[in-house]
Amino acid sequence: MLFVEANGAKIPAIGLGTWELRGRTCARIVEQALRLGYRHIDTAQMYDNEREVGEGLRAAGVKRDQVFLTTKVWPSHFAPHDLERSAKESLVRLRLTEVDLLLLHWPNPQVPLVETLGALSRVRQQGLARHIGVSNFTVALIEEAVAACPEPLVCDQVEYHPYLDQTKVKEACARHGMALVAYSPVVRGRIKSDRALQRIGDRYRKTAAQICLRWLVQQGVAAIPRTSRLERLSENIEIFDFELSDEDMQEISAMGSAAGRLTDFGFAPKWD
Ligand code: 1BO
Repeated sequence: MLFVEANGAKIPAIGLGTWELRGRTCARIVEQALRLGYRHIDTAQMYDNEREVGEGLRAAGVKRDQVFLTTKVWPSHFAPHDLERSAKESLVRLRLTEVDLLLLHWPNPQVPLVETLGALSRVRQQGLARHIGVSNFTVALIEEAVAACPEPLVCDQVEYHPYLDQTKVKEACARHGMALVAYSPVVRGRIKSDRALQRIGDRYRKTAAQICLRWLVQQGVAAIPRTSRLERLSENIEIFDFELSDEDMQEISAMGSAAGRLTDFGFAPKWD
């Protein structure tokens, strides 16, 4: 399993996203993913599945130090005392003593970023998280966060796939030694019927989803595809035995635009 290195963190390049996975399905798919060789599991307080993610981790029997576990604090808990309490509650639900990466899930303009980042950094210093980062931050917010945070942030987790151009966010992350972690990397399953990616895939004997994930990883991006189907779990990690040509990389990169965003809630920042 390839890693993406960022400000001292080694993030496995392919992980399992768990947004909208619940209950037994969530615990079972986390366990199966770990048994198949996944070493990166992504959850969040807001997903309401941290308990089940923890169950899946224990059921798989993989050593704790072999798994990179990410969770996220919801913006309603960004006031400093609240953030620390919220992080501790996540650990109780996961039945862990620390997570590998703790992210601010979405920006919250109601709380000064410098205060939230100070609290996030103190949570890390207390040993509750090995690394800290952000999610759904625009370029302007990345710049503000890097200037305000007392210590390095390791990533910005954002929606990224062939239909959404994220060049500017990727460049901002690179400027600050941060990784871009891509959620919805296979466009919630829609990429599998993409004719251009299927055509490229035929030449490599890979599916359109595998071409898409390989395109992300080959750029140095970490991806967290979500699935509740066992056969897709295997498909999504079988991408380390081939390399896309420069021409294929460029063709896929040219598909992206600003219009391809799937996740755009009313509370989202104005994307730049
Ligand atoms: C509201 C959750 C989006 C993905 O983390």
